[in-house]
Amino acid sequence: MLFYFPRPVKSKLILFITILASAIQSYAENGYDLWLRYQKIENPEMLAHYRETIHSFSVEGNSPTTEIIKSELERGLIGLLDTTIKTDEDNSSVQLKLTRSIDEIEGFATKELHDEGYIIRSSNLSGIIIASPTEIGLLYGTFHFLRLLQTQQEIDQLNIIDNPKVDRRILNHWDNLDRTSERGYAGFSIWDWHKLPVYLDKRYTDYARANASIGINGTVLTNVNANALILTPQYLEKVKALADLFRPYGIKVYLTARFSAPIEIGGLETADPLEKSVQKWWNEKAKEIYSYIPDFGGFLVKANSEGQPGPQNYGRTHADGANMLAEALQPFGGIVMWRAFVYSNEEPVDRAMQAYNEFKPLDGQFENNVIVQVKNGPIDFQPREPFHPLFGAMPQTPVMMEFQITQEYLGQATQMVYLAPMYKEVLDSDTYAKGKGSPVAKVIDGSLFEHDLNGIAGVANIGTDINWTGHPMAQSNWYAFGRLTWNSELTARTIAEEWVRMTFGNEGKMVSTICNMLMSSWETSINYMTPLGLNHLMATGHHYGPGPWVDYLPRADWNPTYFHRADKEGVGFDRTEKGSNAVNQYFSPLSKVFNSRKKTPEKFLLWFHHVKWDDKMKSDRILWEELGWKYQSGINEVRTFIDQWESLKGSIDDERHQQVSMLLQIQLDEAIWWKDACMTYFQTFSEMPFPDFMVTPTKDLEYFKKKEKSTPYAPGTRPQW
Ligand code: GCW
Repeated sequence: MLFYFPRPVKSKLILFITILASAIQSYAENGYDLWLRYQKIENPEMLAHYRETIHSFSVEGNSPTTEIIKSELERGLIGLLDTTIKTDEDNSSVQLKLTRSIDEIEGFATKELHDEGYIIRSSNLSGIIIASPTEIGLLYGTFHFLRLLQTQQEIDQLNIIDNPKVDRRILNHWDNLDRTSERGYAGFSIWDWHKLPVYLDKRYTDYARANASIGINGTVLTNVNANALILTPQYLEKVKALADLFRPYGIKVYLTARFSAPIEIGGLETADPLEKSVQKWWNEKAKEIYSYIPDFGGFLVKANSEGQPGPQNYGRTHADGANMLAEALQPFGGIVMWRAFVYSNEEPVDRAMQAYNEFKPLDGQFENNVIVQVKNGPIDFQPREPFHPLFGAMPQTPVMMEFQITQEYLGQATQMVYLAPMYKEVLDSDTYAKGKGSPVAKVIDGSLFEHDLNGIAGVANIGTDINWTGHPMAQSNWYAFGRLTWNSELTARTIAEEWVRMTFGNEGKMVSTICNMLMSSWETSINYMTPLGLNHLMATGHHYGPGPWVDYLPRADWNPTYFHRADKEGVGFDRTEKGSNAVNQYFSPLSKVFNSRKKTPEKFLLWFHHVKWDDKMKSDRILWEELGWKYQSGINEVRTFIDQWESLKGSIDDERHQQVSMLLQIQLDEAIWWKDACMTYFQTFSEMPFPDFMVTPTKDLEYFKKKEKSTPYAPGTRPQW
């Protein structure tokens, strides 16, 4: 059919197409594509070089995973190189070959490769080879190769061997069946349970693809504050639909198991783990789950914590509870991730010590498919915590890490806080469990105590927002979590740089400016929220904004006043031998370091010590002034972010540039709010004037107390609270 447009219509049409194209262009920058944008390579020499090196590829095999690899390569190469790429089925003259025949690769021993590992090699003669013993390894290798192009690296002399350091690299979604997300700040849960299993949202595949690109290989779909309904056939069918979809991306599905499920959905009168009927119920439940999902990963359990049911309801231990579930899963190869986030209302003991006290005596009592999941610090995902003393303290038990990616206590979705430096600080901390050189990273990758079962979990920050994570910069935390679970030796800066290049582009000044902003953002947020080891000063319930005065909650250790212990003399929690003695949960010499006011690093000072307001700090300022100094520097740093970001106008698409500009303004307002509220409150104890370098608050304490109550609908709140 031939269309003829008279001239004026034609030019209107061209105009229309141009407008449409630019509309599509700006739509493409709404953040949905994450770090997998595959925009054309900007550097003309690089582009020419890449085009010359790769214009065809071949992928050995024919399965759902190899289909994914092919389409990813096509999508990536066509986008990045803006040229046609041949998929060479007959394999003769290809420049990029993906193969599982590792043995044929010269000078390479297969045993050097983990199941999910891969090699990428280039040679002048045979082009580039990506090889792995498994298809999933090939998929990981594919993403690695595309990353090299996205970040404009040389590909002439590649000789990469890459193996994951940790086997289970898992996202934990605190998502409820009604689609609310506990501590989620990016909209609702992406799991549309109501429409599953028939309606498969495109997001599910995009989610799997993004995770595979950073090596994440497991997902716990449901909240640890669990709902037993997820274990009923009606829901298991839905879970199966997701598991089927994720499988070719190498992602296993796990669920949270509500300990009282045998009562709630099984009609039993008890959930006592030593009762035969209860054991039988779980055994059958496991069998049923595996009939839907043959590679089901296992259960994540929060028991006897914050009101959740557990074995202690029946006078049994955490090991009794975990082992019962473990035995049910054993015939099918599943595992139990049993959380150590426990603290008791009745316990008068320092909250920071309770998990250790509860779990350490159980070391050696768990079945071999149980792994104890421990939060990075002993309290609860605070802006900064010393590492959890359980790392290193249970040599006979596999212990996995639980990080929080969602920013519950770290500015939620209104603040830019890049968390990789925090993850690194924890992973690199030396536990001294086997003397010097026993870092947390080696406890959790299983190498320190030789455990085959090992893992890292991260509480996801993903939701229905178009850009997945609410704050455009929060995507970097999802990315960094994945990259660090794969390789904890990567530096936070390297990861930041990869992410920025892939997410925003490769222009030098832009890359270094955003990396600088990201790299200082964590310390900045600590400065304006909880400097010098302070913690848990957040408002109640939603944890949004400051509430250091809160002292009316039913449990002592839910109140900020419990954590900071400010009085006329000073501030901070005495955890030394003279205080709660939490320092003794650490191995020597750390226990001694933390016990000493002088030796404790100032970043943890008020975590371990109650310090006098007029005590001298390293800076020569007294504590009261140092607090003011930290709060004020946090604010000044956010102002610097604003200037740095402003300087990038024009080098980033307008949509994301504007979003981040607006959010940085909110971050500044919130930083000022934190400083004013906390300093005004602490002044009622120190009774000292505000230091001159600090901008004096213009409102009084009553104002901030009212303000704390003015945000009852802040997102992410626990629905049951
Ligand atoms: O961080 C706290 C949160 C709770 C959470 C709990 C936990 C899922 O405020 O919302 O509950 O920890 O980790 O179990």
